[in-house]
This record gives sequence, C-alpha cells and structure tokens, in this order.
Amino acid sequence: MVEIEQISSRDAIALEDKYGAHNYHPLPVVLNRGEGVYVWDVEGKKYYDFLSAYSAVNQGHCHPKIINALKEQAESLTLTSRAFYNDKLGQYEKYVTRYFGFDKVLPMNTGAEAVETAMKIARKWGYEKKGIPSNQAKIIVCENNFHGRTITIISASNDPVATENFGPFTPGIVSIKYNNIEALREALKDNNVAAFLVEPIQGEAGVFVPEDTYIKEAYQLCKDKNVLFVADEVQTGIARTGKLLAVNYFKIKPDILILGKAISGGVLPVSAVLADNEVMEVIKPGTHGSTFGGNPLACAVAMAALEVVKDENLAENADKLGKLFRASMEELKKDTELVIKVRGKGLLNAIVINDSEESSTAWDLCMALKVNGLLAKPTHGNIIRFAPPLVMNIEQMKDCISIIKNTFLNFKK
Ligand code: IF1
Repeated sequence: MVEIEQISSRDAIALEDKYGAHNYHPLPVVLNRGEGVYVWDVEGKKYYDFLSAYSAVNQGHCHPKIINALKEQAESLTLTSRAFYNDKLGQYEKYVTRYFGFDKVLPMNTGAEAVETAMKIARKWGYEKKGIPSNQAKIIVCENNFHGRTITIISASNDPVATENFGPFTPGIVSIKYNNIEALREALKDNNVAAFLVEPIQGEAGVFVPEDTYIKEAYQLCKDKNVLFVADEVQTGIARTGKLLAVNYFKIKPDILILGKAISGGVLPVSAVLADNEVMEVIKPGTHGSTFGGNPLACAVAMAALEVVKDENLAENADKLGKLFRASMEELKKDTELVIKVRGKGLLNAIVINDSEESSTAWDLCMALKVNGLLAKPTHGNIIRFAPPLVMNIEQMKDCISIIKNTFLNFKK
C-alpha cells in the first residue's frame, strides 16, 4: 500500500517541480479538500473556489449525490471496455440523449477526445453524405478558439504558446474571425466545407460573448450551405452560462453537440458527442472507439451529475448570481482604474485588468485574492476569469463580491 503522508505546501510544490512535467504554472496553493463552493489547502486555510476546475465542478466539490453514485458503482463494476455490453451504458445513453434532445451519443472521456471525435464524424459525414471529394473536407474554426491540446486541435489554434514547435499540423482546417458573420459567409463559399466548429462563448480567449445574432446567423448560414454546425460546449455547457447550454440563448439545435467537464461534476473524466441519426449513422463498428469511453463508472456518475443540475436548478441560479456578480463588478469599475471591462454570461465571467498581457498585475491580484480567501487565476495575462461552482448561494456570492472589491480597492501594484 503506497503510504500517502500529510505534506506541507512547500514540500508538495517541490515534489511536483522535481518529478512533474512543467506544463502548468499553478497559483502557489496546495489543496487537499473540497466541499461545495469551498476548498482547503494543506495548512487548513479555507477558500472560495472561483475557477471550478475550469468549469468542471459546476455542481460543487464532492457533491454527495455524485460521490455516492461513484462509490456504489465502483464497488460493483468500473470498466468492461466496449468489447462487451454492460448494464449502465444503454441506460446512460437513453438518459443523456433525452436530456439534451438528440437521437444518439458517442461516449468519450476528455473534452479534447470529444472534439476530435466530432471532427472525425463531421469529416466522415462530409464524404459519405455531402459528397465532398476524398481528403478534401474542410472544417471552419474561429480565431482565439480553445478546443483542447491534441495535434489536430492545436492545428486549429492561433495561440503561439499552444502551437510552437508542435508541427507539422493537420490540414483541412480554416480559421476565421470570431463574431464576424461575413467572414463565415466568405469561408462557406468553399463547397468542401463539412463543418463549422465554434464555442458559443469563447472561454479561454477571455470569456468573449459574441453579438446576440451571431450564433443564430452562423447556424442559418450553415443550414443554407449544408454544413454541420458543431457546438463545443465543453466549458459553456451544463448550466454554466445561465442556460443548460449556451446555444439555448439562441434557440438553435447544433448538428453535433460536444460536452465534457461538468457532465461528470468534475468527479472523473467524462465527455460526450451528441447528434441525430442522419449524422451519427456514419459511425460503424470499428471506425472509432476508446478503452474507457462509456464505462459503467462514468455512466453512473454522469447520470447523477446531470440529475443534480436539474434538481438544484443550477442554470437559473447561475443566471441570477451572474447578474448580481457583473452588476457588482461594474460598480467596482467606477472605484478603481484596475478594471477595464467586465463580461460574461451566467457564472462564466471575466474581468479585463488595466495592464498589458505581459504584466504581472492580474497574477498579483489573484495572489492577493488568495490571501483574502478566494481562488481565481488569470487567463491570457491581463484577464481574470471568475467562475465559481453553480451551487453558490446569494450570501456566499455577496461575501465573494466583498472579498474581490476589498482586494482590488486595497491593491498596491
Ligand atoms: C488546459 C479553459 C483552456 C475547453 C473547450 C475543449 C476543451 C476545453 C471549450 C478540452 C478545455 C481546459 C483545458 C485546460 C484549461 C481549460 C481551458 F478554457 F477551460 F480555461 F485551456 F482554455 N473545449 N479547457 O475549454 O477539454 O481535454 O481539457 O477535457 O488544457 O490548460 P479537456
């Protein structure tokens, strides 16, 4: 039995530095417990979690209903592979397809895997249903997107840090300006376009909410040109933006829906690709798969996690608390030069800090927030993302707003 000992923050950080790849630059806090909207560090200090593991812990840390589902299933059957059937996958597939309104689901594990799966389905549909000549299919993506870290997905990225020295890149991906309908219209003149892959709100880019008409108009353009509209809701989905899905604001149903993160409440990696039969039927036995995709543990956890979203009205709560948060931050903006812009939807929000992307101001503000008991982290230099679990109540939100205000108003560069 591996001995897991009590460890100090300093020692835990040193171990990661010595034995772990340096693919992140975490805030210097070492957590060992989570419950609802709170996390604790190894020295026992309590924090509000305002990142929610990048919107994977929408239901709050260690939600009892989800943990119980995990424990119960873990004691009977965790993994069969898809070489055999199991008693949970079909029930989960029925549950999740009805939950989101699609004919079929292809279960995967991480968000990136689901994005790759969606790209493969779209290409295959392009050749076999739309009649695109072999190996000529194009997928349109938006600048400043984030869809994951695989070679094909970063082939769609214009972020130099995410792409430098990882080439050569996957061909057949065309990048256009986000929130620019003319750019899409132009790109769709190419008859070999199979799909348009888009985040309804760009998360990593700094929570960019497009014009109200953009998604709906983009969807209609795709319909007109027989191009699949593929919504990446890995971060914006599962009630994060104040609706079950961000696309619900625009009253459209994507041809392919990509989900991840909070579909399992952050308890273990679960992702899903949903589509109707006309699209999903291009997938035949042996054409795609995954060892863990659709495992009974993931199915049990995901059904419990999705049940919590509905039972606890998380979308409505995110909408209500998000409006309070943004209104309060707009007030703060009047009292400090540190805040340039406040933007977001539901409880996916960001503040643009009045300093360059290269400056350490956003980081320093997050370090000051940490001292005051709230954990948040900058995205892209001068933008701080604020995304607490959706189970937060109004008293907790008011407490967090006062922590943020006090921190900003007392901040010395
Ligand atoms: C990191 C943030 C980044 C995603 C969307 C697919 C994926 C993600 C819209 C891939 C993942 C994570 C990845 C993590 C940081 C975080 C993130 F926007 F959420 F903050 F990077 F942009 N589509 N987002 O947001 O899902 O494979 O990670 O399960 O890589 O640093 P994954």
